[in-house]
Amino acid sequence: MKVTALAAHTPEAVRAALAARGWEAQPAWFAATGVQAVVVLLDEVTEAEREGLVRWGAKAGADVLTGEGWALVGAAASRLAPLARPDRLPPGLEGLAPALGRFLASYADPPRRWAIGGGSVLRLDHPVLIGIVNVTPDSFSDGGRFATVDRAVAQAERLVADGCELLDVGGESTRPGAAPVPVDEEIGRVVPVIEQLVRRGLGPVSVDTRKAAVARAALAAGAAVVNDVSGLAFDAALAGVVGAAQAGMILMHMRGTPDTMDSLAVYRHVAGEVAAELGAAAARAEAGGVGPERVVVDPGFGFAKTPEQNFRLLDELASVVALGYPVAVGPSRKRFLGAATGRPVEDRDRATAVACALAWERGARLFRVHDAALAREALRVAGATTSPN
Ligand code: PMM
Repeated sequence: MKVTALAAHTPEAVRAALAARGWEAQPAWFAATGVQAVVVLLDEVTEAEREGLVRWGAKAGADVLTGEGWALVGAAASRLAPLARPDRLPPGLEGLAPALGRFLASYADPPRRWAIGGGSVLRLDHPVLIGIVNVTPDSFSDGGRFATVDRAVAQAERLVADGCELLDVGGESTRPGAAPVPVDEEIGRVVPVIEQLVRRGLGPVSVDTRKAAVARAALAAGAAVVNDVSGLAFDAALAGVVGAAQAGMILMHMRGTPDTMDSLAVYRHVAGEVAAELGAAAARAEAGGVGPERVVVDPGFGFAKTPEQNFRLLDELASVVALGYPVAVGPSRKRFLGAATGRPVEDRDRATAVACALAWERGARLFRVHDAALAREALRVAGATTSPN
């Protein structure tokens, strides 16, 4: 007999081994995700649930580690599946089924499309680049250079030529200490640019704003996505505006405001807490009328996170992916990349490209970047290692 160890970090090796032995594509993919080991952390677990889980784990051959109020369960995804089925659950564990069922469903069948405004859809079976078009005089990395409409259009043309499928236009800097921009001024910055990009067929276009009034004006000018760095924490009316327009929505994680966020970078477990807070943001979006197929979540690198927390979050991105929404990331030129490389802000595009490739491997599908050429190259290599499913 001959033994070959298969790579276990994604379902790909098992899928390919089954396909090579004559299995059809779909059954091979589902079997491969079933064999895959998963570990879930359960919080707010009662004493009775804890005992029930330990008993179930012993019978099912799953690893169960517990403490007061929590349990950590590790097993092949197929072993966990009965816990997601109310009819097969051991008595006392009924509370587990809904959340675990949602996780396992999106694990086996991740979202492959993102519905945005104008009835359009972005396919997510390959890395999708979002090009940054900042029209702020004080944005931290390209401050002021594209502050006129002509320059913004020229930048957008370059980004599209380099492979961007969405252009993100922002008129308010979110760097710490940046001066707040009055609504009228923000509209005056972004709307003429959005109009030009749409008129020239450079879209689809996203507007990077936290404000309902700015989003309304941007959507009327032809934007198809609203990218809210506050994750609907800044303006409660924003979800309703996006929902009514049937636009796409990116919900980014942060805490506080750009002025207060650095002091709020305190986590016991950054990936778990960011995922939970993004889950709450997605619930706010859906309550405001934004369909789940229109929602993308973003861990918010650099927002209320120390460099170490950003790297933990990048490594543990699977916790955010497990929410079941497509994941966008925006590591582009950020300080944590400077902390690792010693490079100044204008020389971080290589580090950005590597961070994007790592994020793809961990499940991110959309990448918000300043320099699309380098990121595209890195993502082409990363994307080529991934299953055609
Ligand atoms: N980062 C910035 C602004 N907007 N939006 C999303 N979705 N994700 C991000 O990481 C993000 C963002 C800050 O960077 P910039 O000033 O260079 O645009």
